[in-house]
Amino acid sequence: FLMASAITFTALAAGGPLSSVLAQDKPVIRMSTPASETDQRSVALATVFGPAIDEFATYQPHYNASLVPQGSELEAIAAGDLEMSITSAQELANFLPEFSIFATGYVHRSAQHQVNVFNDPLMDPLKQKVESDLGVKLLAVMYLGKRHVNLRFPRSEKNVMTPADLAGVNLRMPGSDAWQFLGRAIGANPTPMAFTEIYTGLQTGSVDGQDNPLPTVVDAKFYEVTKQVSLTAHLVDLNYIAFSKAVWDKLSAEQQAAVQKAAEDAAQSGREGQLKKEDELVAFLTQQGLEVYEPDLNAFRTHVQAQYVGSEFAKAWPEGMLDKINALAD
Ligand code: KDO
Repeated sequence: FLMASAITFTALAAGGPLSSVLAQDKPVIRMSTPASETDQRSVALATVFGPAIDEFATYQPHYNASLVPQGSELEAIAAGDLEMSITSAQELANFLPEFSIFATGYVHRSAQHQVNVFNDPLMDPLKQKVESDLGVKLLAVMYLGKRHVNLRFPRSEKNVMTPADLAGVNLRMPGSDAWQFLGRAIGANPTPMAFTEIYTGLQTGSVDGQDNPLPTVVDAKFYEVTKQVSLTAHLVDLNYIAFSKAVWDKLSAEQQAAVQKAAEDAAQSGREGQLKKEDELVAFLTQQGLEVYEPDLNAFRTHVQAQYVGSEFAKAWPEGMLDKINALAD
């Protein structure tokens, strides 16, 4: 039920003869992400989401930003060139500034808090806007983890206890306003760079560090080219499972319910996997010779929150939304 051209393109790209193009009755759901195949979100989607929709659709993941560059996935879905991605609040904020509230340091408190926020009626108008403005349905929230500061310097050279200690540190952050603002808010000098460039950037010293959750530090092997992690937890980060509304609208009600459930089940499975890894990986990183330590979290939280008060971002937040988020349970 995809546009004929999309089916033809997919089948021909896979080298299928014309007969298989004509025989193809299942839509192909191309999912693009900068994440690797072994990332917990990728694993959860491949092992839980894909099989659950297999009767009526073919899940086709593309990893390491090999199909669509990081940050262009929403435009690709809107243009009909992609069916699915795991998008960030920062990317959504490029189109709908309200989403910057979820890209703000120290707002989400835990994986469960993210779920409670996503399922709360406060999200309904935002989800609706994403559908009408971008043609994208946000199906579920995936847990990426607590982002920490991961640097090339040993702790003896740079001891990151407060935001002032990050002054002048060239910290790679993804390339969008909301990310760069967060980088400045924690006291660093943020440098935009695509996820797939980070390892080389750290290796060559074109950046001093990067921020990501511990499972990413390990999965992408950043620990090979860094010496320390200051556990700033400045963002309890997430991705939304984003699905093409054009494709959704062509599914039967039963199929839509199956896609919705598959997304929620995959998110749950990915969340469990990621939380377990976060717990285990301090020990692994320490074994690899990194210094992993807790900074003055109060100093970071206070400083970061003060940067957002009165900012352009905060002006876009719907009245009372921050209080509602804060009032939801963990
Ligand atoms: C990153 O570029 O640092 C980031 O963690 C941002 C996230 O929004 C997400 O896109 C993630 O990369 C990729 O999925 C790779 O893990």
